[in-house]
Amino acid sequence: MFTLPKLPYEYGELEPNIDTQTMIIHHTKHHQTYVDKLNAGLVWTEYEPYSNSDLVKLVSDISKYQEPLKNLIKNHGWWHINHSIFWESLSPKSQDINNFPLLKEKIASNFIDFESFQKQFTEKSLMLFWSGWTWLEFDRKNNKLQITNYQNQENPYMYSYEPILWLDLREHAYYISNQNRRADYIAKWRNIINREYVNQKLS
Ligand code: MN3
Repeated sequence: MFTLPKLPYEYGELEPNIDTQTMIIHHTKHHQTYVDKLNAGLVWTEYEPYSNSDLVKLVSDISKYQEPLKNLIKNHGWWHINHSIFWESLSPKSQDINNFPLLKEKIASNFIDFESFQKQFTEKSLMLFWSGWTWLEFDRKNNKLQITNYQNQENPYMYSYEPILWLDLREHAYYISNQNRRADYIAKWRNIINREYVNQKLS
């Protein structure tokens, strides 16, 4: 059975950038529900043996499966993965980009410099209509980083890209503190990016 991952920090540690109540609800209600529904569905279907398999592999192989497993994995499996890696990509410790030369160099070679990258990522996030995520994804084959918006649970794994950095833009991720001010949420999120983790993704 899949389980809700424990956060690598306390719920309140991302204050004032993400408030405690948002973290608790997002993790214990929203994310837990994706895990529960994924598990319930896997048991209910004839595909129970897959419940112990690696989830990224399971979702990457989605074309091999048939309904209802396909739809179940697509919805709850991907939501589960997206949130699990999202928690990992955050850190209560402020991290200077200059301490991560690989990340800095890759950003510079794809987006001119770090400031331009931040501006482009923010602009892209503000353009996302309705619900979904903004992703910095790595096209390893062409050694290229690109910023992409995907609707709902879609993510770079579906297109054979590697996720490097990602931002949940559903309103449940920011509404309590920021209401409709998505730009405020994005600005605060920048303060808590786990750059060490992001840097490792590129190696
Ligand atoms: Mn979410």
